Parts: sequence; C-alpha cells; structure tokens
Amino acid sequence: MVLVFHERVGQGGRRISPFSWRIRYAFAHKGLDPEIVPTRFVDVERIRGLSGQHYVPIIEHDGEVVHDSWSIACHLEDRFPDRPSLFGGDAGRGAARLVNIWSDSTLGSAMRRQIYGDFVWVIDPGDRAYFRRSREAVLGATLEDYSADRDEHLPAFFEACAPLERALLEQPYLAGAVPAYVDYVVFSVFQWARVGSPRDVLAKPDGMDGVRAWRARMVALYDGLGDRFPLYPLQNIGSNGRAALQE
Ligand SMILES: N[C@@H](CCC(=O)N[C@@H](CS)C(=O)NCC(=O)O)C(=O)O
Repeated sequence: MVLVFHERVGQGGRRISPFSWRIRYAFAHKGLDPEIVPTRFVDVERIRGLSGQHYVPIIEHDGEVVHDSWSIACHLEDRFPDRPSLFGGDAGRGAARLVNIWSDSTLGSAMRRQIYGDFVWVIDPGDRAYFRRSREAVLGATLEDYSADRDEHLPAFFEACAPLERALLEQPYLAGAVPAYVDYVVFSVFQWARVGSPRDVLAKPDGMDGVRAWRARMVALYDGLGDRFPLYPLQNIGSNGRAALQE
C-alpha cells in the first residue's frame, strides 16, 4: 500500500498547521503509519501538481490524491473500515462535520487573534514573507497589530470555549468516553496555539479546568503525540520566544 501524507512544517521541523495536526491524530487513531513529506509554503507547486489546489494537508493513497482535512478524514474512515472508527457511524460523522465547521470558524478565528503576532516566527524563515503578505492582505492589518489587543479579546475566546468546558466537565472527551475525530479537530486548534505562541491561552482563567485537563489528555495520546515535535521555545528567552526563532 502507498500512503503518503504531505504535512505542513515550519521552522525547525515544527508542525504548525491545525489542519495537518488533526490528520496526524487521525492516522494514529487508525493505526496507520504513512510516509511523511514535510511541506513548506514554497513547495506549493508540488501540492498543486498533485492535487490541483494549493492547500495542505493532502494525502496520496494507492494512486488517489485527496485534499482538505475533512475529505481526508472521510477517506480514511471509508477506506479503513476495519480499523477504529473516527466518527462512530453516520450520525457521528454528521455531528463531527458540524464541530469541524464551528471549530474552523468560531474557535479558529478567536484563537488566531490570540496567537498571530507570535505565530509568524514559527513559520520557516523562507516562508515568512509569503505568510505575512498573504495573511496581512486578508486581515487588513499587520499580524502584530491584529493581535496587539488580544487581552481585550480573551473574553470572546472563552465564550467560544464555554460549550467545550461544559461538555468536558461531563465526559473525558468531546466524543464521549474515548477520543474520536471531533476531539482531533478541536484539539488541533489548541495545538496550533501550543506551537504558535509562548503564551498559554488557558493559563489565566478559572472556569476552563475541563478544557485544560482534556488538552493534557489529548497531548498524551498515542505516546505523547502532542509533544513529539518542538513547540514555541519558552526557555532562556525572556517573555516571548521570538529571539530564539529569528534567523
Ligand atoms: N479546508 C482546508 C484548509 C487547509 C488550509 O487552510 N491550509 C493552509 C494552512 S497550512 C494552507 O495550506 N495554506 C496555503 C497558503 O496559504 O498558500 C483543510 O481543512 O484542509
């Protein structure tokens, strides 16, 4: 079997993409061990040539190329039905799709505001100018200005997290007793923040104990998958990690 995962990477081999993280966890859940092709933003022609579009992640599976993380998750579920299920059936797949859309819009936007000023420094140095140009054009602001008043936006972030907290005080995983794709999708946003900022978005507030404990459980899954690659450098660098990432 040929199974290849084109995964977004950043500075120093960091795994910087929430979309790629959820697929990494999906592979681990299915017990699959794909060949990894680390992919920078400058590698766009390889991605375009294979998939006809420029977003990562993509996978190759026995001659078939699949792009978009949701389509990849569905592909893995449908092609590997005898392995542990990512969705737990059709109803679970439908609910996971809703969570996926909510996570990429509401939660993802709130998280982006919290981390973007730091995040640019975990992008590979050769990708940073493209990243900055393309994102700042969409935001209409510099990455730093966009995140400058992030503290004022923290209440909105916690408001977005409130349903997660309520659920996670009642059950260990968003999917219930055991983790499934909904957990990987939502966790990928928190993992994006762990890799992309020296500041822990869950450090301050009371009332996020459930989310905090769940995040630790998610990091520990699959032999500590969430800690397998470097995070934002926190040591010997004062209050943020930029100095250690600038090159
Ligand atoms: N809907 C897609 C989104 C993937 C996505 O946005 N990927 C970004 C970040 S890793 C990307 O590849 N961007 C390419 C670019 O900005 O040129 C998915 O779920 O896979």
